[in-house]
Amino acid sequence: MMVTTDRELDAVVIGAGFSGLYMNYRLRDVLGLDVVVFEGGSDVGGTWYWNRYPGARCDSESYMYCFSFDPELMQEWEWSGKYPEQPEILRYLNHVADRYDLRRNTQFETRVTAAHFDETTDRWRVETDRGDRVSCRYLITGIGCLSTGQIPDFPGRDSFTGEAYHTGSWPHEGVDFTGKRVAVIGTGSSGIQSIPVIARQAEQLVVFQRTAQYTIPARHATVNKAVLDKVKLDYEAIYDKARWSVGGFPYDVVDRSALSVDEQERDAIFEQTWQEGGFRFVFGSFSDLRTSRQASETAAEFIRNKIRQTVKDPAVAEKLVPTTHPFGSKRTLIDTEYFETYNRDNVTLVDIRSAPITEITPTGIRTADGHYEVDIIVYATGFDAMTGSFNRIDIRGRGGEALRDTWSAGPLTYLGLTVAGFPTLFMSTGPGSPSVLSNMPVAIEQHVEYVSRIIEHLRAEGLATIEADAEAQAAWVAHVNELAQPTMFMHADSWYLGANIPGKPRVFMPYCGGVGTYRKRCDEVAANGWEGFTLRPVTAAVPA
Ligand code: NA7
Repeated sequence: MMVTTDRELDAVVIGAGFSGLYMNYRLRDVLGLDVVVFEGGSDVGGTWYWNRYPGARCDSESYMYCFSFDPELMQEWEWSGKYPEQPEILRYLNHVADRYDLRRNTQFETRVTAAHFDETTDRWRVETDRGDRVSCRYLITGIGCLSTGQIPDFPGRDSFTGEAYHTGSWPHEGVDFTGKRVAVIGTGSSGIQSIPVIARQAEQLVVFQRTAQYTIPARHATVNKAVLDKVKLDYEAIYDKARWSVGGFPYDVVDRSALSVDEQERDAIFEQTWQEGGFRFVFGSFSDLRTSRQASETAAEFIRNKIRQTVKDPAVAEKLVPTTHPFGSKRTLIDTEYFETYNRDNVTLVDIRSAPITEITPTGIRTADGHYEVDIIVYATGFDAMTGSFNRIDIRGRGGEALRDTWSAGPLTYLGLTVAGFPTLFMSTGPGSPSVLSNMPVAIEQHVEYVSRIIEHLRAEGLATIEADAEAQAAWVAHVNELAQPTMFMHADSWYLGANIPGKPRVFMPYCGGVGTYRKRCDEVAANGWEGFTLRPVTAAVPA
């Protein structure tokens, strides 16, 4: 579909991942608006369209990693594994796109380059890299929290004559590692998922690790259909529990301090949840692993011992043992045979904290300790998280103010959804909302439904704009910041804090109060007459 220039739309949605697909359905099919979606990829999927690296998989259990807005959709889809793998999630999102005919008004291979608010018409003027020029009353971003990849600016980076890939924009045809010497730089989620898979195929694998990680076995398995059928009988209650939870999962959360039990009992509880696998180690063990340094240290020590038991070479094990940050301060990682991979003869671990990478050469990677000749470099080096994708677009609000200037000292939002000075711009899972600290589909559905509720209200009341008040925004930013202060999150150089991007302001970006508390706050805001927002009527000269 091509958009003709000068179209006057009700809404433009940027992105066709989980957020954009559902936003399109809500606005187009439920509210009956004239909507266009712009998407950079050649098809739907967002994160799951781009991140096709080997081993890419979601850390949420599959039955919880989908939409809940349509009971029929929930009943008809069958997941095959405990954790959904990237191809399966992409198939699911394609199914959603087919089922609701969502491609019809989506223009692919098109990136929005600019969106300027026109104060004379109360409309957004949107431009794309394909030359489209449209206007809309409502502008909604579904551009993802982790979609602007970052490859560190190592000296000589572009001189490398072999193949080089970033995990977040992986070739669709895949990469054949057979017989190749491969380097992986980075040991975040993408690194720890891809390293075991690449190791099984490559001739040699060299892993360049800056920070050793705490990672928990996923215990991935095929799912028993009987288990899923049972879940389906109770789907609504399960999802409702997730909506009002902390992390967007339906798990029973224990209210027990790691310091309230003796060492033997603590280890037994850790062991049980470790065997269950995945996030149950965090939610099902103790409630203070992210808030008490001492409690966090007990989990850290448990994992350190697991690493020492798993990795046969004691020197390699010590390099893999995390010591520079507390457990729970970076994204909790879930793996499949990650530490076991270092027992393979074809895998070498290079500690680049003690001997950093000094340059990329035409034939490999040089560190302070030596030169590693490789055929392929995999950059598993992460993303300019949460704000990077906004900064790529020239978004201008009232008075021509650029969003990237408004956010120059860190993102300012009200509810992680709107920005003062940028009327009727809505950000699905924006900075200052639970987003990346939760099971994303749960957070996304709440945002999409809330935005659609706002738009419905504006139209019913003949209102043109809704805009966050600067005071409400300042209070929200302070609240988000305050919530993070007593947590472990403040004690690591993580992408939550922007610390992975040189020069990025060190500000904790997501809301860590939990999806349930956040949902309650949003509902209160609505019930209190859209508290913290100013709603303005349509001027006589401007049709609604
Ligand atoms: P992450 O989690 O940001 O991991 C990136 C990794 O790359 C991490 O190990 C970094 O080390 C490393 N890195 C980043 N920059 C450098 C430089 N300059 N030199 C050496 N090493 C570097 O990204 P992922 O893609 O793995 O995961 C992103 C999220 O996607 C994940 O959390 C899930 O939510 C899904 P560091 O730890 O910063 O020392």
